[in-house]
Amino acid sequence: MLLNKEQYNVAVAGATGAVGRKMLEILEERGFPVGSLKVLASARSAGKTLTFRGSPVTVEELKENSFEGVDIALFSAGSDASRHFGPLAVKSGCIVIDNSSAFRMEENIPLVVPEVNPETIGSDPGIIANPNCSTIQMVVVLKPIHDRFKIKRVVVSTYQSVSGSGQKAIDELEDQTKKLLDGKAVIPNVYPHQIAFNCVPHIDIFLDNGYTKEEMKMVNETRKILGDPSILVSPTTVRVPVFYSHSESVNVETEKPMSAREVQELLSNAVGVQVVDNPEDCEYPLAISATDRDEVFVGRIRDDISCKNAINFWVVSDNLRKGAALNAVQIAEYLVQRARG
Ligand code: 25A
Ligand code: L14
Repeated sequence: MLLNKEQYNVAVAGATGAVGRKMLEILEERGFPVGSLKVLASARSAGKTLTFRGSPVTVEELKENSFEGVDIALFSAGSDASRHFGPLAVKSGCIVIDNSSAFRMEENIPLVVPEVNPETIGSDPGIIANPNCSTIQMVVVLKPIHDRFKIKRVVVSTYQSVSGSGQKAIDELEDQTKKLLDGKAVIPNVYPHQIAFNCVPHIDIFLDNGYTKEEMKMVNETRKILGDPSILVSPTTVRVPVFYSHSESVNVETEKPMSAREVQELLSNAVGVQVVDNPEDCEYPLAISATDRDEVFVGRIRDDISCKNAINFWVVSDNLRKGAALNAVQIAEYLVQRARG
């Protein structure tokens, strides 16, 4: 349980990664009450320095005893590291907020988007899971629609940026783009195919049902976060040559009668959402405008001309911020607020 304290001892595991670095940036930017800070990564990065509040912080190797005296640990070091070190951190008295997919679907572990279901965090949570990036930005928009009109079915196609796969993928898109424009050949490394000037309908591994693991995360995590296993989700996840922010085309069918106009109004009052929907002025959400912003942007809200009680919209958000680091820090802020009464 988190105590009521002036300041908290914080650790970031996987601090050198694309998400970990963003966590440090956001803790600083939002003035999170950090007393001491430990930045942890693999042995490869130990001894390197990162910057926090203008001062250098030396990266330490993530080890079993890394969490002594730590109150809150933010993990983004991949599932294997989370599975091994997460429970050890809890044992040493930490609350763990975990970005990996390791614990998300475990029954007794809350899967939290603060705008949607913070009440699922019990009084002594141990590990709290941070959802998948594509799922977070979608459920922030689905929640008010579900509360008002009860969602039956969601059909979603994603257009996911390379930063979701970490810094090495960001470097790969840059490198391939330069080489191809120079007429040189490229050899794919992070992805199974060239990503520059291409779209690849394959994120994470393929499962026996023909869907990818990323797609099934969207199905299962959406139901868990919205607390309704009856919601049907039909996903296709696609990697596109964009550096930051994920875009999604979403079709929603509801039980109760619903119109695009009503949804537009509903969403313009929703927490964490910004409606950008003036097509006549070429205004709609874009990856390049959502990057470095906290909000989930939604536009192109329109009635489905093929189906009753259904709408289409386009939703975009910064996957490293709301999709990962910001959402994790918001969970930590919620815990602090709760501890302080
Ligand atoms: O298993 P999963 O759940 O599917 O997750 C797989 C990967 O997805 C990312 C994350 O990659 C994760 O490893 N990820 C996780 N949650 C995510 C989410 N919600 C998510 N992506 C999107 N949304 P990542 O690249 O962001 O972070 C990897 C970090 O994990 C550290 N690490 C790996 N194994 C570890 C470990 N730490 C401790 N113990 C282990 N066993 C890894 O550390 C990294 O911090 P590292 O030392 O291997 O660092 C890699 C080097 O990469 C360079 N670098 C990274 N980012 C930048 C960078 N350089 C410049 N700028 C950058 N922004 C550095 O040289 C760094 O040292
Ligand atoms: O489960 O874009 O959070 O490759 C980790 C890999 C999110 C997507 C997760 C990617 C995913 C990410």
